[in-house]
Amino acid sequence: MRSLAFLGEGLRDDGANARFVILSCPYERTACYLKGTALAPREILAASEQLERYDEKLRFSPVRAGIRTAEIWYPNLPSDDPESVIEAYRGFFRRKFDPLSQVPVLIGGEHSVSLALVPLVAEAYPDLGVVLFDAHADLRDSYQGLRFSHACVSRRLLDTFPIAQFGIRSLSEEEARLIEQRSLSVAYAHTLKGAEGFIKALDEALSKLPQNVYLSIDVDCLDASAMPDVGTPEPFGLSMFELEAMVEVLTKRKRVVGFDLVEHAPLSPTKASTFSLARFLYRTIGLIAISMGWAYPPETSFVVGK
Ligand SMILES: [Mn+2]
Repeated sequence: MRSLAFLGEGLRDDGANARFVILSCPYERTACYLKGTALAPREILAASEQLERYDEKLRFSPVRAGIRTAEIWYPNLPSDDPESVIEAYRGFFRRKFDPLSQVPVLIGGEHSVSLALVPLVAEAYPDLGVVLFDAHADLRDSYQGLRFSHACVSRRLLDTFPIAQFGIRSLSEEEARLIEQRSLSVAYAHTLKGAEGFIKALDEALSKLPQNVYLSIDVDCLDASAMPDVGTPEPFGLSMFELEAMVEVLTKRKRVVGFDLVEHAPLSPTKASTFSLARFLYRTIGLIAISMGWAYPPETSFVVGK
């Protein structure tokens, strides 16, 4: 199989200087409805080869900050239970980036893969907060007997970190009760409509989080019409514009020291949603680069072609 790199082989940065390191986690076991998220890393990397390097909104080429892609790894384990797979990936990722000088960008896989990366980032930033975009609350303590199910990811993060959730519109009575009892920071999707709505929600939630945050984006936070290729498409969700605008505000208020994009199931033959996510991922890299002071001007040299 051809090895893939974000933006294509020609721009692969094998030096230690890359500010961003793309990690892949093609793991999917606990998805309950539609499958296919294991294919997302390959498909998003392949689509990224077609992206323009220049970002017309940010007015620079985020690739100048350096983007290295780690190889896609498939662990050979006696069991595929989520906890042991997550631990194996954590060991693999640990050798692939320096959390103090590089931002890891993880492409899932199902949402439980965030649990492989967040603790590594937290080793470097013990005061870490986690910002989640998701249609689902994912606050169950266990689901179908699994505590590391994709349906429990926010709960597992909440065990250790302050979290803020945005775009939620699918949850159980028990989860709604937990949110109320513990006054959890949850912004339901219907409260995020219009700039006024989401800026108010972001202000409120982010004021309670530490300066360093990990951003986890379950792409089903997007409306089913904008992002049909997910395990569980939900209506009444965010538009690409709204999500991007919220991420922009987030990068201006906080230091995003790691992020992931999970739950894309690239099953549609049109590839529209896969390409959109490659673009969104690159935009997010650009927004983080600006907030970190890595938005290098055009005269900075970088290697084009092989
Ligand atoms: Mn979800």
